[in-house]
Amino acid sequence: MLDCAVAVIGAGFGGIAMGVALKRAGIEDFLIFDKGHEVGGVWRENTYPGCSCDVPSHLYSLSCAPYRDRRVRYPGQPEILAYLRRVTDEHGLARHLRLGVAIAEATYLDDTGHWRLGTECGHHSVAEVVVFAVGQLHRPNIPDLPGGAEFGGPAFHSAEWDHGVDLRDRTVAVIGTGSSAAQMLPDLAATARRVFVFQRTPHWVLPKPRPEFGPVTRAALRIPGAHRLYRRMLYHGADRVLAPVMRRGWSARPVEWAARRHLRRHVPDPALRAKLTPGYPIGGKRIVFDSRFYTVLNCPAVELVTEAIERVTVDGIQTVDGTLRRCDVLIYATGFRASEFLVPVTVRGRGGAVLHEQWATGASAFLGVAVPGYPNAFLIAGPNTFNPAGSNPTMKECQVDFIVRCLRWRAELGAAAIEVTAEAAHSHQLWLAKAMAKTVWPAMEQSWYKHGAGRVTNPWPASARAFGKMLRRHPAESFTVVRIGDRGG
Ligand code: N01
Repeated sequence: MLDCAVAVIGAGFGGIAMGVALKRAGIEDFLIFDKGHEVGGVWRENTYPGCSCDVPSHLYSLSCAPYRDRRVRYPGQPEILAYLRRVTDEHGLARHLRLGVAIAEATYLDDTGHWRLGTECGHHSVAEVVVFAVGQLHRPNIPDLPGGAEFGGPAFHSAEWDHGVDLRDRTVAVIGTGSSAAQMLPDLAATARRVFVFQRTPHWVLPKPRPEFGPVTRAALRIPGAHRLYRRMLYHGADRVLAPVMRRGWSARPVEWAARRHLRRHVPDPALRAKLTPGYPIGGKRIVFDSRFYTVLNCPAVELVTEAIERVTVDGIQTVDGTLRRCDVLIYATGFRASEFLVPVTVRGRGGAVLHEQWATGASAFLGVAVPGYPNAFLIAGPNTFNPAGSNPTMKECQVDFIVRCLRWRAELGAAAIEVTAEAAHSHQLWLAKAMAKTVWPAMEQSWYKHGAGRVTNPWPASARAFGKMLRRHPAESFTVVRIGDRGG
């Protein structure tokens, strides 16, 4: 028996945007499942001190619920979570939510064209369509460092912050220097007695404007239509200025120059500056947008450690030069297992094909949203849809619009199931490979943009505008109707 027409898995930005779009399309028969006990996705999970967004919220928000604050440009995590709660309430999504339900398996039923979703406890729900909106940056990456389990004090990942641990007057070791580390360091430096920051590779850092708007912008934002105009300016600005940074060649030079200047201005010590200067082209990894990271490293209580970690001991971290830095608390700001898409859900498509076996050397999907052999299944924030230069909620809205058009088309045809064709998926992969070859990412040694097997699986290699344009196509151009009972792969 069917439990709902559409099952959405994940209640973060993607799942919420999907819910709003379904309602707007007149589709009320849907459920949104989430393992957490409330909405918010990464903005529910990441509560580390200083957590905020490095993309202005006028852009980092849903167009169905525009952000209209005249005071703050970059709200913190609590405000973003409050925004998502508000969108959920205002759009009547609460009754569609099934929280505290961790979907562990999703199986396409060849005989009906439906999807069966199961939890680890053995509960099942059946839906006509499934939309996976589980995000890319939700599985903490905790490196398997020698001796890691021996550490005697509290140790936790940035996305699993232990608020029960008092950092006052403690020595704290932070492993990693990405965006999460950069955001938490000023707070840690102000609270802890001592902070050791273990850097494996320096990141490119660009300054982030002040979180609050100045008086002129505040006044300008009173003008009718100004918020919308500002959002458009940010959207096109990110596309024109930051999106070219990913390309090989000279286009990134002005941005790289700006990053070097920022480093020179804030780190007077040439030895420290050398340690912080990346040896790869800007854009190779996601740029850290933060104005306080460099300044904080100048504090006497903060030490940047660039020697490689040899092992974790019961009371600290030992580096390869033999130095042991004793610490009371260990924080892993070591990012996420981003290239493991949809894990830990086991997804079985037509004829019982296992999606993760197909994805063994890296995930791929047609425009990030659909995979041949998996009828009536869609992805939000799927492979190669991460926008490193702009707003990911905006990218997700493009995917959501396309999915709704697919659902409408399916209804118009009266089809039980539709599926992206292998030809459409293949030609998209050819296009993607060509576009990817023009970027700096394939040559990067280590980055969460890449699968272990070497393929770049996460970022989108063109502008956000190009993504939106490609998803405005009619579903009939790339999808086909699936005969119920067809088990062929
Ligand atoms: O993680 P990261 P993050 N030994 O992967 C190091 C988004 N985000 O949580 O560069 C030693 O960037 C690793 O070193 P290396 C944003 O998209 C958004 O900071 O691999 N070090 C690196 O320094 C971002 O890109 C916001 O050599 C190890 C760090 O850990 C993404 O989330 C805010 C190691 C991981 O950096 C992830 O950011 C925060 C090891 N074994 C995050 N393994 C916004 O404001 C890893 N590292 C929107």
